[in-house]
Amino acid sequence: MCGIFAYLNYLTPKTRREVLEYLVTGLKRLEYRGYDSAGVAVDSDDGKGITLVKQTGKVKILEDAIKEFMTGHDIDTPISTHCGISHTRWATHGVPSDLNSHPQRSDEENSFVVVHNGIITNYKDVKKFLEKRGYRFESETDTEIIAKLVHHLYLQHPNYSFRELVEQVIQQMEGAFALAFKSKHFPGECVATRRGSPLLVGIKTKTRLATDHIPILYGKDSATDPEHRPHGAGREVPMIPRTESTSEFQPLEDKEVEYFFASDASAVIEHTNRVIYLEDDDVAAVKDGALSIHRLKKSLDDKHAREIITLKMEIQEIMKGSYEYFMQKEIFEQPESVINTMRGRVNLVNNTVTLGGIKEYIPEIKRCRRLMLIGCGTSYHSAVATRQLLEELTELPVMVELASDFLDRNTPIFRDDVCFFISQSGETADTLMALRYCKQRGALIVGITNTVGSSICRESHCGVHINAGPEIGVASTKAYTSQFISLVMFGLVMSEDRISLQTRRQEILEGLKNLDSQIKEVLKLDLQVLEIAKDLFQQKSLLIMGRGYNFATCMEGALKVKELTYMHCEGIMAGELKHGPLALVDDMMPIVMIVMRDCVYNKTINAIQQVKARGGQPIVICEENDKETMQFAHKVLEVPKTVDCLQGVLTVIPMQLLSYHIAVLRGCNVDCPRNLAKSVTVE
Ligand code: G6Q
Ligand code: GLU
Repeated sequence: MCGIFAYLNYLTPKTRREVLEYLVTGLKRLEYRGYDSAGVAVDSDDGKGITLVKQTGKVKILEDAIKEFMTGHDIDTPISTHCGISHTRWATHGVPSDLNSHPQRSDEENSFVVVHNGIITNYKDVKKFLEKRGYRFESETDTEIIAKLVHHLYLQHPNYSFRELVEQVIQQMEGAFALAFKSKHFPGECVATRRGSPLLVGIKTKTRLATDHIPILYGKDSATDPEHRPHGAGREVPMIPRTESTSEFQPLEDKEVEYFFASDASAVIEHTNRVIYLEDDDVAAVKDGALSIHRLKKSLDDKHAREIITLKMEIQEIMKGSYEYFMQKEIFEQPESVINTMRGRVNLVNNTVTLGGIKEYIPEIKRCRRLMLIGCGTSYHSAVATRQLLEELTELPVMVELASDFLDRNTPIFRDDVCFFISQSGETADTLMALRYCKQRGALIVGITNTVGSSICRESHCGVHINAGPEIGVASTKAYTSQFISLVMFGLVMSEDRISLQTRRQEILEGLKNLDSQIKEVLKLDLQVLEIAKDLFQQKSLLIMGRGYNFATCMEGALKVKELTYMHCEGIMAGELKHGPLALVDDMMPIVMIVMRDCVYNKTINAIQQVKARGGQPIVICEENDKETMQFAHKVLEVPKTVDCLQGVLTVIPMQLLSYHIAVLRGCNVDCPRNLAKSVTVE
């Protein structure tokens, strides 16, 4: 889910040294997106093949490897037309390694190479299909099937153009992708496409083009049959009709042109400010210096052309988009990150959930004595948030533990325990030590992480990658909601054959289906939250109260406020109010209360009345249009209603926004709060 950068120079001679420098600089501009490895592909010395350089780790390491490659190769001869592609990878399938880095290749000859951002959800079926036809896979990535499928199609249809081959390939792909292809059979050409992951084309010409619009070329839609996938009983890949390729766009004033394909404008802006943002299923091809954009189907809202936009932004602005901080960007990414967590796992047509990483262990998990969920900080809170649902759906005892405390207590662990270790980074020392402790005692170890190839991933018996994409802000936001959803999905898997739970499962699946649009609704509260932050930012203390499914939101909200704003903040279980915390309440104490219409509603209303009776003026997070609850509120934030056990995904977002705004108002460093690190590798 990280970065693509490709560069094509047409009749604008460049040496391979220059091309490689462009590629490395492009990747450096994309570094802020987070990644674990990087790679490039350029023409080989004789211009007849393709050279790959790939490295695990930082772009700097790749740069050093490229420098090493440069010695002993003729890289200073100018080449009039050339295409180079490059990539920063955030592993989703297969650990970060040189072999798993992109570009991925079709064969040992590097006939076709591809860089990919995203996840191909049906890659296993396509892989089987290709293995039957003799392809041997060298990486663990989902991406490798793309390089091999385009090669397979090329052998079957040698008269097809590069762009037509790619069109055939993407018809077989399910999931999310941005792709850029290069081939030794199509020198000086580049084909790029996207579905669900961003991609743009930058255009650099000496004189301004006569048009700002690239007309779209369409295929004949009627014959496209989406049912025909290669996994359909291993039949040959069905070919779709070829799109017409008349009236291709030509650079008008002069023939010399350079193209850049990139995940975002930060990588191209130093070369050109003229860009086209591709849309889902656009296939952009450069051949003989001409760019054309194709679509297989004409849809009603199509604009029939893609506009070349002139960017007026600085690099800094582009990197964070319209956002001031990475944390803010990550909060606003949640509609997409929750979808990425569910992608290829939740099937809303037949109401099934598949977690490939733990599938084989489900029978063993079902036989266990108890489930233990272990983590630190935010990751621990995701366990608190889902504990009740897991107890309900698995009918097993569920223990939730802070890793450090769990170790301090020398907690008894048995061979028939199943222990979940939840960690965004996968490297947190306390969580890792707890994992080793449980593993030694014979428990089954399940990792729930965002970082493929991390220590927790490697040392677990099985696991779930939450696929939230890299999280750069130290305060965890999108990882929390994705951990939450991963644990909910686990509950759904465990209850698949329980007849008595089918209605419940159905309502949760419905809830998951609408979650992204509901998150978008919650994000619209941003300005309202800012106003509340303006009231609160000079306070010394803040209490956040709730119970049941929303207690975790109180703890997570309080953690966010503490770490970002350095203000004292406490998450209080509303049921405990009269056992102590009520003494804190008076007309001066700022209080946030989460009051949802779930099974603890009446009890939460009691709590709010107790607070009001002491002069408290609660800011209430409640369901939309809940007038009855609003009458108790000093200020209200209304969030859409979802099923009770998912409500916490929606109620935590106003708290993320509130802590963010208070931090900005107090002049704190949002992305790197004092004394904290993103990955805590010490006990
Ligand atoms: C919160 C922090 C922090 C984090 C823990 C555990 O905003 O990011 O509480 O959740 O340090 O980290 P891991 O999830 O990486 O194990
Ligand atoms: N799914 C691909 C992989 O794991 C691409 C990951 C990315 O977007 O960087 O290699």
